[in-house]
Amino acid sequence: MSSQDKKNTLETSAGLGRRRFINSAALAGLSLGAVACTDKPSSAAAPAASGAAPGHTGASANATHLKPGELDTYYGLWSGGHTGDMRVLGLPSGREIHRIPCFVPDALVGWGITNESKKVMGTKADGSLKYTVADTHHTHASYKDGNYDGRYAWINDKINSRIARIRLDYFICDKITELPNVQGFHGIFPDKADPVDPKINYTTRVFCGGEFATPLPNNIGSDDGSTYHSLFTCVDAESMEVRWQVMIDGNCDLTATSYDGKLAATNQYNTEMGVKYEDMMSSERDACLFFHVARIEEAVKAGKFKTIGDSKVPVVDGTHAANKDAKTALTAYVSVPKNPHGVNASPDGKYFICAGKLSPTGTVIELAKVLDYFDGKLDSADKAVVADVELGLGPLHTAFDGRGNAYTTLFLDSQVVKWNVEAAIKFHAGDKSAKYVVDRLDVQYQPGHLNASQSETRAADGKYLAVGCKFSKDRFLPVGPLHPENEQLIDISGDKMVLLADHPVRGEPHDFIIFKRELVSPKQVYNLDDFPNAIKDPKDSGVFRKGNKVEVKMTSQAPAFSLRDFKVKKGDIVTLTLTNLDKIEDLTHGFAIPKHNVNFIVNPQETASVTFVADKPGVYWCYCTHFCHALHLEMRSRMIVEA
Ligand code: RUQ
Ligand code: CUA
Ligand code: CA
Repeated sequence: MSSQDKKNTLETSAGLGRRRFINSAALAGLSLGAVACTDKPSSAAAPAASGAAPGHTGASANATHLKPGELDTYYGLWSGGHTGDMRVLGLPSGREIHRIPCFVPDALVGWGITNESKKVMGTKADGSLKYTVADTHHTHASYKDGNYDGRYAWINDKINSRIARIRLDYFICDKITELPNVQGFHGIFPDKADPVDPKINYTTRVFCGGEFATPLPNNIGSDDGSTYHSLFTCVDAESMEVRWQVMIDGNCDLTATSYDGKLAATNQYNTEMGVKYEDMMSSERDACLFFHVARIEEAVKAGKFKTIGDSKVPVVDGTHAANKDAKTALTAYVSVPKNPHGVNASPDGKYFICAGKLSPTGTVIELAKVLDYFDGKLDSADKAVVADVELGLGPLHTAFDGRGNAYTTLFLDSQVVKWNVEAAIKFHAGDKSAKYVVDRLDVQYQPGHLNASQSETRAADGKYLAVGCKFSKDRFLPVGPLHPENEQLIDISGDKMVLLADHPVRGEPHDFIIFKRELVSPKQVYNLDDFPNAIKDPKDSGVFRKGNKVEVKMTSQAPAFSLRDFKVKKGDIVTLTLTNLDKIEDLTHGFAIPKHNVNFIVNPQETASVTFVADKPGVYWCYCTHFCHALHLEMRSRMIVEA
């Protein structure tokens, strides 16, 4: 970094020069070359109540420092990015408490090694894992009455179009579904109620947006992009089976759902349906695409669908051509400025907000008006837009405080802008005295997602805002070329935002949610009966042979395994099952077998199994890999493989 660059990035009072530098660096480095904005300072582009010298730090009523032994008041669920897991943080401290492996093997718990986890992850015919890479972006949790109900969370894998479900009682992944007919599964959001049955005031569906269009079915290797399509997918929250898909024009990016269950939406940056970068930015406008959930399900019930290739999933037609009559339309395309990014639902249930990305604007869409359009009471879906206001450069995602304010990340400006939604609507309607920008805060640097405590619930509490800064540059000790990302915590309880803390994170989490700790009731000991293969009594331990298939049954009770040794023969296909009979909280045991690529843990009252070939005669010291007892090192067993 040149000294001039350093001076620019280190400058604390964000003047014009610094912002100009960041913008041009971002524009060049990130190839947002066709950005619709100029490099004029965003404070000139939008009325700013707080002037053009943002950046508040210092003491705050909401301290992040907890004394030893003090517990956090919020949980944060963070997508883990390429580690394919979900990270669990405590807030406001920012301490990482747990990682929940989903899509990628994990050597601590034996995820992708035990038979039970392999079954969840999916295997090929030879028993090996179908996939070992992932790219998780978005995580959201199940709702009841407009707030999180502590049942489930979901997370996406963009690379292989998979959705994983996390049980929030044990904080484990229990199901993974691979979506048919789509690539680049990106946006994900559970519904918050049933569109038809008012008794179902909780999540029963999860919506998934497919970002990359492909030929359908994708089996001919065609380069004719005009035949490609993207699909919007509905997954059943309980069974995790795919219920239906909608074939659309354009693509799906992020996803949002309404509180009444009637509408789901996705922002579309590629209404051009371009297959090349230049083509995706050729149009000045793109869309926020709305789905009428009840009509889609009626169409499916009435058999008005097709299936694609080998998939049995009903696919309805959501293209422009098939949805011209609003009164029967399954979809409505609301025009928004060029290449929008996040779409977020305000906690009052009234609006979806699309961030402009290549346009310096936020677009507010009123949901009652979208429903009016579907009822034939509005002649154009575009009339549902009630505000389209300048916010700054590179708006990406929006969070809420429950007091009428929205907080939007400005990627290019490296800021969070706080703005008042009703004031923006007034401004848009012609009241140029309406000051909708309330505050701006510099963040370090280039923020992507942000979310506030309880933000996308009816119980948005306006206390904390976390911001996922994609670049950390000079904020941490240098560790070579690969920088961590910088998760920043901001106090939003007052009029001015106050930066509280920086936390380095390994790349690269995207999205996250933050909710009150009392909304989940985690269990710390399993139920023995939940495992059909549990060995309930140490006396049932032993080696059981059928030809060359051998079952080894074992239990653990600190500090010993029930079998001090066990014998198998060269070439045996061994399935070893281990039940942890310890009942005490925090008494986990591990089990590793040298030279056989086996390591896994069993939590209190848990059962897990592994299958491997004992292909080399010898003595192998199996040992406990999880510190459990003063005699942890003595906790071993010998596997004797006879020639
Ligand atoms: S996207 S930085 Cu994958 Cu969530 Cu917006
Ligand atoms: Cu059992 Cu360490
Ligand atoms: Ca576009």
